[in-house]
Amino acid sequence: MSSTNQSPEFLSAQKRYLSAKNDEEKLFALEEMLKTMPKHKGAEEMRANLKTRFKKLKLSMEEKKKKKSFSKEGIKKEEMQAVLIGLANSGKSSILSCLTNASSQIADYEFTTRYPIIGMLDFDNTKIQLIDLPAVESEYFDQGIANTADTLLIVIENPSQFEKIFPFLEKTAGSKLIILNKIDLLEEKEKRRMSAFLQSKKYNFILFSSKTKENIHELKEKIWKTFNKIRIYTKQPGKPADSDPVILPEKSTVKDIAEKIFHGLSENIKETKVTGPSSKFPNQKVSLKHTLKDRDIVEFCIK
Ligand SMILES: Nc1nc2c(ncn2[C@@H]2O[C@H](COP(=O)(O)OP(=O)(O)O)[C@@H](O)[C@H]2O)c(=O)[nH]1
Ligand SMILES: [Mg+2]
Repeated sequence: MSSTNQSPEFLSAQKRYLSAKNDEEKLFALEEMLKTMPKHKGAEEMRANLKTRFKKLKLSMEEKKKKKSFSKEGIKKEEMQAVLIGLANSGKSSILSCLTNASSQIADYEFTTRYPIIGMLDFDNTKIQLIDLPAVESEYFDQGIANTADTLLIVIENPSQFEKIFPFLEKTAGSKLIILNKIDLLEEKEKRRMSAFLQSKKYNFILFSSKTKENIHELKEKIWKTFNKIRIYTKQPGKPADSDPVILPEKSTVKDIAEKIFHGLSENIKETKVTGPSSKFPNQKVSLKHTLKDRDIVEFCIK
């Protein structure tokens, strides 16, 4: 950049641009340079050049900001979190749209998902956080989120893809469910062959199509089961049971749920009645040690 015929304001802005320590300083200096540069025709090329530089920098700053806000720190982990993991084009984003109200970009070309996209899967009034991760082969794939997720939903179009995903599962701690997607494109014979293979490996899997949505209820049920939780409906005497369940780990007791909802005041309970899979008959009186099962209704009488 020639420094002849430039105003002192421009030269000082240029100096600040060249010594800028970060993007913000750079952007600010570039803006100053554009404002203070000569207006005459001979400087047109230089103006265009500075403008391009300004735009590029601004764009890259926005991208960085976006990436940061979607990074692991930016995602508040809910009680039940599942991530969709797989190769590009296997249908992860389509599955997210099928199961939640979130929409992720769906496209025929590779690597469309550049940031984790979050959706909520509502299963019988329980909320499951679903995250659509960029494909494993993409530079935007986030191993950290995969490692800490409670559940990994491994999306494949055929069993041979599993091998390519396997290395990314090494440090993961969550339960695994394989979703064999796009079964609308398969012949019955192929479906049977693939099922038999996955079965022989003792994998937890399901056949699915995000296009026809066949098996969608089974898929939701299977996802819920990976968390090893139970839904307990609480009830006040004389009133219907609450429609929002309390979520607890499997094998929780009456004491566990009492502690959770009464914040440690379980000694105030006079009597507990249970109706459901863990009771021998409706309204069975049970002690605090009674072990609950999924879908039990629990009624507390307080002293
Ligand atoms: N036939 C069929 N196509 C699907 C199915 N699921 C996704 N697709 C298509 O596969 C392509 C990639 O899907 P996308 O959800 O973007 O995959 P992602 O890269 O894993 O997120 C798109 O053209 C989708 O329409 C399915 O179940 N059946
Ligand atoms: Mg995608």
